[in-house]
Amino acid sequence: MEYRVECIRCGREFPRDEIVYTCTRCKGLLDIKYDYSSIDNEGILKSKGRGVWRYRALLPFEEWSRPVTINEGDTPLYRCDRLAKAIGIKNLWVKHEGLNPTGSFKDRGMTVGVTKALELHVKGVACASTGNTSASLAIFAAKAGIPCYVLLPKGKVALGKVAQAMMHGAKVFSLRGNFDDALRVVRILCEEENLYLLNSVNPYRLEGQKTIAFEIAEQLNWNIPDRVVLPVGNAGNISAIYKGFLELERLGITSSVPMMTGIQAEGAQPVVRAFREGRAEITPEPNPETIASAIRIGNPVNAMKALLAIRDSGGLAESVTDAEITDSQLLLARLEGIGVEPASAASIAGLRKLYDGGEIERGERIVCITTGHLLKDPERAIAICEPPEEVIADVDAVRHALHLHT
Ligand code: AN7
Repeated sequence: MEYRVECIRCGREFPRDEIVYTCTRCKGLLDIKYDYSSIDNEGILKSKGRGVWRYRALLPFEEWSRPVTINEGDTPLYRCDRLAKAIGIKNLWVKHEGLNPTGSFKDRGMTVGVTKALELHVKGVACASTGNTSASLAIFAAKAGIPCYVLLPKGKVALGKVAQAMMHGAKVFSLRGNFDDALRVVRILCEEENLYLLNSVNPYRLEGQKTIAFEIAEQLNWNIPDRVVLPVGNAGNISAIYKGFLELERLGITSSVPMMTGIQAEGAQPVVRAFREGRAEITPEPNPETIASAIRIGNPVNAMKALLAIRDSGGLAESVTDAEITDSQLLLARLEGIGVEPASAASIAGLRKLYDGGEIERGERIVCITTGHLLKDPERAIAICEPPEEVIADVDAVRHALHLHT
């Protein structure tokens, strides 16, 4: 596939075989650009195959390379009438990215990113992570047969994610600091130790993640929703999905883009603050805090792309409290049977808050993206639910206990 690597700020171009993450001239974020006039729409509309690579007409890879894939993508889009009714709106769908092979949307980016790592013949891959990135990278690195190094903020990563990274053979470091510290360290390490960085500052990751937009569009018969709501941490996913919708519009496949609506936790909301204050860049938060550990991020690297996405699409940014996140996590689990980790529930919590605040209209067609599976953070699930009631092994004793609850 023909493509170029370009700085979004100054337009500088970089060769495809150069390992570079931000512009060497102005430090701007990089983006992958295609020659859209050469792309055959049929390749998008009627492509065979499944998941992320069925959209290969819009993915950056070399003709000779063999994608490293574990069948990522192809996640369900659930119509959620019971939840919609509880919120007060009419048209709600949930795109459950927790049903990717490693349990989060990160797989979509990693299949492209690790394929690129092999094309570049790197000696290993690395990332800082609040958990899901490390789990996904560990698994793709195992599949690719290359060493993987991950830096996790000590004591702040949900159990299931640490288990995945360890089980699949990554070298895991528990860093005394938060995610932002870990990312600062790993970025320098990657440059100095010739490791390939697979955080979302790597533009190839976002190319894979933009396929969420393609799938939503297709699942809604190419009728673009009015709004897409999702949690924002490092701000890569919202940027990627917006790009996906823009590409469909540019190719003439669709004729609008959804209002991109980003939700952060109250204790980690630099993007929301910058949005409210009309600024193009964020002020980092030195001590981000939330039970939604996936989005406990104070200095999101993709903030500039995300703010553009939100503003250009006429979207919104909102923050929610940990209590609101927990309420929505339970509501989604019990009204729709969709089990998600806390960060993912932020999308539902944000939607509720914005609707109650009169910022969203009742009739809008809304897609919430739930980014990670419930089992990523089993400790939180157990902490917010009533514990099992212990009973003796006797029918009457259990019957008695049962009647107390019916
Ligand atoms: C479940 O794993 O940053 O705004 O290191 O795991 O694209 O960062 C995770 C992010 C939302 C935020 N939901 O996405 C990591 C990491 C879940 C996540 C986000 C993350 P971005």
